[in-house]
Amino acid sequence: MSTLSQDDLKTLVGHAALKYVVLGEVVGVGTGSTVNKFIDALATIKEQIKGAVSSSNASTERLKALGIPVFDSNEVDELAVYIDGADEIDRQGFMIKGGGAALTREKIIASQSKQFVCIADESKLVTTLGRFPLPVEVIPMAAQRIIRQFRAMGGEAQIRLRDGQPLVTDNGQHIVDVTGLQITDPLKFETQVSQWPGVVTVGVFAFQKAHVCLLGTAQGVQTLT
Ligand code: ABF
Repeated sequence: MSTLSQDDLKTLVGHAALKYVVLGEVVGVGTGSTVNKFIDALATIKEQIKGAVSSSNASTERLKALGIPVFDSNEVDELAVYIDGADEIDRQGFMIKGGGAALTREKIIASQSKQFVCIADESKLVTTLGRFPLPVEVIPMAAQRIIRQFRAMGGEAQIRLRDGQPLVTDNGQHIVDVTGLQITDPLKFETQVSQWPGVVTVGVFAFQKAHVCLLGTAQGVQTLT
């Protein structure tokens, strides 16, 4: 039997997420390569939905190119469902997100959605969050102080670069990536770091955790709730 590639697993879960879409409504759409598979699948039923609220310029471009209307988050009230990927997810649905630098808008749309469905290949499932470098969106003038604060808690942090310059997010801010952390209490960690002056969004999604995780595995899609 041929083994499934990571890309195959992303396609599997991207399509499987369609069954959580509420027809006739606006869908919350995340960011990343797995979500791109979902967007491609969503296009096959675009006549049956009103449109999407998007978490990044990249997802917006893909949605529009496929003829799916994109609404501003302020144009809609609560969304029935938000579909998004993750960099790490544990069995409680707590996640590390932000590898795609879209964590702020992702957390905003997740907060206005009734159900968060995470789609991920099996490599993302972990016991304890922290092996993946934790993304934190920061106001640039606060970056070095925040880096010192993470060092004081045993982490190592650096500003994310793109082409040798600090990456600038869709919101015009910078990203700090933190290694060396073991996040054993995601709710406490998210509460603590979110209060540091200059932190826009910390990439721990504990208060906005996933209600359902569709995990792409060699045996097919595993549904974790
Ligand atoms: C996005 O999904 C980001 O928060 C996260 O970094 C990304 C994972 O990307 P991929 O699906 O390409 O692994 O929501």
